[in-house]
Amino acid sequence: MANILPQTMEKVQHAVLGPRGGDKVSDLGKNTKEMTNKMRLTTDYGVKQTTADDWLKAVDKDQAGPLLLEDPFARERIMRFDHERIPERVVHARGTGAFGKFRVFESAEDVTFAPVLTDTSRETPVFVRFSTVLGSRGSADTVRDVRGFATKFYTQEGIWDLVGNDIPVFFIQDAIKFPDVIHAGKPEPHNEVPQAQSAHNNFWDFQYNHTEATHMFMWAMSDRAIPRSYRMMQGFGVNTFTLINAKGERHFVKFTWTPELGVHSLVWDEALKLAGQDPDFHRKDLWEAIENGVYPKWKFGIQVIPEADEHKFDFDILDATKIWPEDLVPTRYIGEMELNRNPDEFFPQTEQIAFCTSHVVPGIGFSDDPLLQGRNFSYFDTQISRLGVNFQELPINRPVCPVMNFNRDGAMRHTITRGTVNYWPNRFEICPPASHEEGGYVEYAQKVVGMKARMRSEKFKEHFNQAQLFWNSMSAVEKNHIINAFMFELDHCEDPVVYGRMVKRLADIDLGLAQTVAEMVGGEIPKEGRPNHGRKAPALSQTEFPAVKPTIASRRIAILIGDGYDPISFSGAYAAITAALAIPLVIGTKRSKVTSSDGSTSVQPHHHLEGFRSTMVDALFIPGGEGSVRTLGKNGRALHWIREAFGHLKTIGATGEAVNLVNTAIGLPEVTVSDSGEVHDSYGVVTLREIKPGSLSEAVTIAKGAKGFLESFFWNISQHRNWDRELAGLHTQV
Ligand code: HDE
Repeated sequence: MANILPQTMEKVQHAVLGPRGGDKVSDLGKNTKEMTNKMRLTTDYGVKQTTADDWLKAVDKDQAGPLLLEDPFARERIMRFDHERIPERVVHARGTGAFGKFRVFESAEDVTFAPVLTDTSRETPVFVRFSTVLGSRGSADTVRDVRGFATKFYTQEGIWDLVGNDIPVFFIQDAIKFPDVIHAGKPEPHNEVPQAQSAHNNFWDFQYNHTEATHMFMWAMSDRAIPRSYRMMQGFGVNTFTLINAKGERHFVKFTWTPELGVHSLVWDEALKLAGQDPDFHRKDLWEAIENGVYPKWKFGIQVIPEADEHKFDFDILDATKIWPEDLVPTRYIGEMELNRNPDEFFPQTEQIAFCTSHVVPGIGFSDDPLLQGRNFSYFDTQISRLGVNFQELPINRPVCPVMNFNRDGAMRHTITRGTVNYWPNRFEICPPASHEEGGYVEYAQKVVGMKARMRSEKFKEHFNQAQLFWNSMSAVEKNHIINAFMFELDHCEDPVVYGRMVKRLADIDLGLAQTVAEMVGGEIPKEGRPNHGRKAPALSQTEFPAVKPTIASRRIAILIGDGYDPISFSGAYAAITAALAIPLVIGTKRSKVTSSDGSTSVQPHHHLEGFRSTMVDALFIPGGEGSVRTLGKNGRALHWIREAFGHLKTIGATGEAVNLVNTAIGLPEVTVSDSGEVHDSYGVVTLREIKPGSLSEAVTIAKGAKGFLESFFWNISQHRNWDRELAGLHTQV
């Protein structure tokens, strides 16, 4: 990875988060050590070691002999190593994270008194961990799965953990079902297959047996489950929380993160290939963007329902399998988060961070959402087995405000609390509870009257309306992708009972969907379906997503060259890509120096064609130059790069002699190319045959209908993918 730089001290300084109290980075400084060449190797107990290479031995005249167990240095090394592993998270084991800051730009004081949501002058440090759900810690990033989006706010009133996903609903309504849904999704018990996949019998058996999962599995089969980047995902708290204002009024609330870069996904074939070609694709992407200073940002939104309106909807607002449609409850954007600092060390920070949904601050509360209440138990409990009872003392988890109480002891306790009493009340009045005025957390005085019963409210029993709403709201390409996802997943189910039932279930959403999938996967083709209400909610579609400012910042653009490349096109494009904050990656026929057509310049490519693949970039540019184009034209891998990038709907740019190369590689009459000095854009293949002086040094504005070559090339990249290519069915023909 050419663009992953080692973290420098300057960068650490640069990223220090705001001067106000609650600066988590300086708090972590107390536990952070810098490794330097001035320091000498020691044991954990501080004694300097003379070697790290040879175990103490009883040597003979040939200097060979058995190891002596008495060697404390060697024993320490081996025994410490033997115990390096801790249990991985039971779900969301694979993840990555970053530090950042959160700020509200509009006070939400009408609904909450929590300063983190009302004080616009405050910057709250955060750590965010993104994750997949089903795979183990070493699994691939780009698998089809829900993504976790968990945020720890280090507020001055204590920790607030907002533990969300990139999909706004969940598979189940009641927490008691969580072990079942996860067991069914994880590798099957007899042979531990498959890894990090929902494409297997048990997962789909569970889905059929739980009609409440229908809405969520539609989302999980959509493009949301194969994001292009963690930076291009929405985040949702999913559960219904509550906010309490200074007047003591309570509102129900759902929390949302919306990315500045828009919501974008990979295409499935690309995701499959990336899982092998670059299993750390999303990890590296986040790291690289932050190292390059292109900090990802999200708007923070709340959907609020006054307590009195709780029962005014045709769904239960405490049911986590339902969204609150925006036309009924609009999202109000009140804040912004930026991630701007990579962790210093993965294990003590990203691995040991421990989120608990039960961690909220005064002004924020829970609801009777039966999924949330179970979560409030589970997270704390799981951290105890994963990290130990003192997990909240770990540097990454400890609050930035004072912590004082009578909790004591347990494995690995390291806070030393002075004093002779460890209980309340005590004769010294040490550490008394706080009043409401002093910031003490006061539970909302909710009236609760009930009989013990294992039941759900009537509205929880309706399971198909919103699954239909989601399907109806998808654009044509998104519908295609969902159909293809079902075709793939159900093809991986060998049991005819499983796929046969599932195609019947699909008829509860849309008969056409069910029939198309049934034909392909081999189930009985349904003749009748549940009537579809026909309603839509445009905000659910990511291709129809509210327009974001067109940008190519942080996009990876490959420049394919061989000896004899045209130096003018090459350097013009390289400079413009860099200026637009995108990442130019020079891909050569070899990684040793490649020389330009006039011999004036040479460049050492970042990678060669075999080592790096088209899947790892967002777009492709091929400059002219007779020699370069001739070599590329004879190279099967180069042709594959062009064809694959076309198939994955990526923007392709070519100038000079490379126009013919692209034309030949794609070989479709529908895709036409430039035949003169005019810029030509056909299905996102942007070509310019004759380069005139200045053609590639124009000031680039990324706007629709722009005339210049780079303008047109960049505009196409900013649109993420060329959907017209897919709608015309061209992408599968190369
Ligand atoms: Fe989780 N979930 N979950 N979950 N979840 C965990 O806690 C659980 C649910 C989510 O980056 C575990 O620390 C139950 C919904 C994320 O460290 C565990 C139920 C949502 C993460 C747990 C749910 C999530 C977890 C495992 C149903 C979206 C990773 C390790 C009642 C809002 C956090 C851990 C990280 C992790 C339990 C459902 C999101 C076992 C019982 C709904 C992002 O406690």
